[in-house]
Amino acid sequence: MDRPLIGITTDTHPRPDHYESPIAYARAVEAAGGLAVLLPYHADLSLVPQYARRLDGMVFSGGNDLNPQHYGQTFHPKAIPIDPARERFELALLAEVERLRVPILGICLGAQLMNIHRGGSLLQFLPDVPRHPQLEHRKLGETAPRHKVDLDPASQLGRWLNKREIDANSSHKQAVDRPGRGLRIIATAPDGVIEGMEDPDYPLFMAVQWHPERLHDEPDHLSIFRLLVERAAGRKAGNRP
Ligand SMILES: [Mn+2]
Repeated sequence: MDRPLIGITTDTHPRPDHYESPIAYARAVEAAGGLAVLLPYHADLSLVPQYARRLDGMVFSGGNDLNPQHYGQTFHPKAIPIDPARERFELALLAEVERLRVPILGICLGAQLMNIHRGGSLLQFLPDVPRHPQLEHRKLGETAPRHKVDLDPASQLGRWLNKREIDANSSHKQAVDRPGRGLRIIATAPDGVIEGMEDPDYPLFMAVQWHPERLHDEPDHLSIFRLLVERAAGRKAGNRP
């Protein structure tokens, strides 16, 4: 039987005339049993529904900072703005795959995008936000810091992993502030930073702030991709017997 087809968003940072995608995303999808395909975002937006219809699952990947005008702010001085063309394509694609109830995993920027799409807001620069303890969530040296993340045992991820916590890597300066419509917080760092959300009324609309793709040789993190692929396979079997 054919594997479920899992779309992965791309970037053009730092070379504007080349698509870029960290290899780990496609490798993690493949290791989890999916068939990975990278999506070019300099696309005619009228083609977005065709992309969405062909996909069985979707990974919204990491990247730079969304335009904060979505939640009534201007860019923080430390912001690295995302390519506006990427932002436009991803918001259009997200709306369409959501409409078709395609299973979705958002990672880092992907989590922020899913929150903005649902009308939520972001913390633009975590070091500005007083917290106790003040964990470092950014990757400042060669290695990303790791921190514990508490999981909601009633969430899809908590039930799938059958765990109440996971040891996550951390490579972000932004995080969800106010969760958007229908989104529930499912994962939290010890300093209260939101590390994961889901829409419990959707087949899989789940986002994590850490980078499980970079840790897919660890069973817990590979399992996050397995959850996506399992839901995508279920949808594929139901739609196209
Ligand atoms: Mn973190």
